[in-house]
Amino acid sequence: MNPKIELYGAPTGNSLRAAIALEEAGIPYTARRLNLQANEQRDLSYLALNPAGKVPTLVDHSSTPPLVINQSNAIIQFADAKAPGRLAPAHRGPKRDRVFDRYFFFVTDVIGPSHAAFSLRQAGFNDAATVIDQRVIEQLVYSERFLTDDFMAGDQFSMADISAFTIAASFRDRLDWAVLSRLSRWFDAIEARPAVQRGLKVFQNH
Ligand SMILES: N[C@@H](CCC(=O)N[C@@H](CS)C(=O)NCC(=O)O)C(=O)O
Repeated sequence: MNPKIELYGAPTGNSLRAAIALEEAGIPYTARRLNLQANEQRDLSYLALNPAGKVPTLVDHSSTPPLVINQSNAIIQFADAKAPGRLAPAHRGPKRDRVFDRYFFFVTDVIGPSHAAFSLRQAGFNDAATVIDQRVIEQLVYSERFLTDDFMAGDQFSMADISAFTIAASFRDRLDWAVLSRLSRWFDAIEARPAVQRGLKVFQNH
């Protein structure tokens, strides 16, 4: 393990996205699990790293002062920069552009709204949350048309698969997999990747 990079997180989609990206990029790191139920994200020592009191947070001690990143999607960009070619084609061009097009589809049109639905449900606005969750499901169903090849953005695994996989996993019990044959095949293939398996386990209770 490389003590220079620490990833604070919990077994939630945002943290898992960051962990899978580091695993797929082959970047060594130490996972630091926070117990959200015990409110460890509100400990003063953690708030010093992430004043919003949210996970994930990456700390790279190889920079002076240490680099602190609080957004899961910024951690994915950090991993892409450190390991060119693992999460997107290394060079600019149509293939890399397509990765970002699909990646941002999942980040802004699917994951973003799912966070809004989660907040609405927590605040007791169940009907509104259900409308947004339904939209999230429709977008996931729509994404099946991206699968003209093995992956969400062509013939190579990319950050688009990471963003798509973590949100599809959160909605796996609400998707009608029987009528989504390409999405279903893709989901199983991504889930079976050794780096994805490692990322999924990193914040589990030990
Ligand atoms: N936009 C942030 C969202 C982070 C976020 O909302 N994290 C949630 C877990 S999924 C959290 O830490 N919640 C704990 C809390 O709000 O107390 C990201 O993508 O990293």
